Amino acid sequence: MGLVAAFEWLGQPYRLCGVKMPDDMLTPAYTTLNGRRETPVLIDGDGHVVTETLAIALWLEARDAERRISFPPGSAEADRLHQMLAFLNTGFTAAFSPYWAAFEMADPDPDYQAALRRFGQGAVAKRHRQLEAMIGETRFLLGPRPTLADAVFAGVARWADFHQAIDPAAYPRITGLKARLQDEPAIRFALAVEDGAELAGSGAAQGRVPLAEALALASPQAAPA
Ligand SMILES: N[C@@H](CCC(=O)N[C@@H](CS)C(=O)NCC(=O)O)C(=O)O
Repeated sequence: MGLVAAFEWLGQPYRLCGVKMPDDMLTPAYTTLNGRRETPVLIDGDGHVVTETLAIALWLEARDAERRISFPPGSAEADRLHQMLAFLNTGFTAAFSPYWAAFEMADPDPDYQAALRRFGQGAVAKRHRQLEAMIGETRFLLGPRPTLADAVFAGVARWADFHQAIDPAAYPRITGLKARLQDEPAIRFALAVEDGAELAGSGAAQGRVPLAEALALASPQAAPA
């Protein structure tokens, strides 16, 4: 969802392919896109396949010649963007793992689930405290306009609400940022298309691609393990 918002902010043409989770990802064909059977996956115009949120974010950064969602390569701002992306994609995202493990347990075990949620609550609170201290008074994470960091944050920030993991009042900067992101047309669009809405957006979105067609677009030699 966050990377869709990033494409919207970037304003370059792209198409979207939704996958049914986990069914579509369990097929042998899907492993030609991602051997770990995960989303997101990017297929570029040459059929080159890029997996992992961070790698796709850097792919977008490399094509952001107008610096709409990133900063000049080698600048201190670019370092800060990479730091924020890495923090969000590792520590911040990983903190929710116990909550997801409890939520997705095939054979529910209430005691174990309660322990997982307790562990998750501590981990999520710690990462929220750290993020709250990392962000300043700017409108978005790294300044007055949204960047790739805001896109990645938007994708995972909602998990805290889904799992009722935090008290929003305890993190006023994060809570304010989430509210501002909710007001962003690109975020609204990304949330709507995730729910299957018709595409409109900024005009960058060029329609949907069925999975079979996306699989055919990917060049097998280019697909990573
Ligand atoms: N490290 C990967 C993690 C990707 C990931 O966890 N994707 C989830 C969806 S948000 C997924 O595909 N889960 C499938 C599954 O767990 O079966 C990344 O950053 O792209």
